[in-house]
Amino acid sequence: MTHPPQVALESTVISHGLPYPHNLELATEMEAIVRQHGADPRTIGIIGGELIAGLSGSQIEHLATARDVRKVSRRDLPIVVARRLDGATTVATTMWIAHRAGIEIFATGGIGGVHRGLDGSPSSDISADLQELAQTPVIVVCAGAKAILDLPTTLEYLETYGVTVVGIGTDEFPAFYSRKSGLPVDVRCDSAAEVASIWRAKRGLGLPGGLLVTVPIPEEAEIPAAEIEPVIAQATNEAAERRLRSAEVTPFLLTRIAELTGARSLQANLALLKNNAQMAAQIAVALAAQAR
Ligand code: PSU
Ligand code: MN
Repeated sequence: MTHPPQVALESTVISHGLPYPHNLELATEMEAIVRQHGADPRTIGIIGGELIAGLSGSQIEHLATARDVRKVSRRDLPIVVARRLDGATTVATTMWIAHRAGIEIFATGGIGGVHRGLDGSPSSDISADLQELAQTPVIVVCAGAKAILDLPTTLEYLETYGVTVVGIGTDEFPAFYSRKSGLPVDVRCDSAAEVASIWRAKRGLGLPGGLLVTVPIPEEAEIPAAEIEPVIAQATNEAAERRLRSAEVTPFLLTRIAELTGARSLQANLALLKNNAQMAAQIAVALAAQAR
């Protein structure tokens, strides 16, 4: 009997993306869902400068409750390691640590991307998540990206860097809270096995980088675009007024949207994270089956 296939999970969503105690409950639930679907969950984070692929329950609880947990993107890695700090990993660093640990697939909520500028043009704030997808061979399962980002420009960037974007049961790129964005994905897949075949083909060709697998939020949890758009516009303006920069921008926008929409966006967020954990486990199992 071989070991069950592993699924990586990130920790920025735990430390900075959701309020306590929902963050801790969600992290525990995502691990349980991965197990129920035949895979082995590995929540990734940094404790005392050590990169860990498979945090213990008490380490997850620490990242869910401690105040001084740094949000760690790629450029922060040498700092937290040298100074032995605690860190929550973003999509970029979770991918990188997962790959180092031999894990091929990772489930999260939404990826970072190209931010919206004030005058409607794209901002120069571009998440390191996109470059990581270009370089590191890990499948990232998400609900697309929040419309806090410039979604058309984010997809152009992924195209430029050769990142294939898959839609699960959809031809449209999902916009996190909303199932649709009006923007096309590169390919629609209706099963985990189809995704596994595309991944195997990509690896077989020797192409570098990851695969972005997008899953629309479950219908009952969806917040229509017309409802969320004014909230996003307000939060984006406030971020600009405060002259926020760099790593501060995304957590600020996420917190303000949560405050302005209340329990609704929290419920949406939890629903899509659990849904993505299930999909990632199913793809991991399909990959293992095809490898045999
Ligand atoms: N988008 C979300 N929820 C999140 C994040 C993004 O809807 O929790 C987090 C992820 O960890 C992502 C990071 O990798 O924010 C991107 O941050 P930045 O834009 O600073 O690269
Ligand atoms: Mn940024």
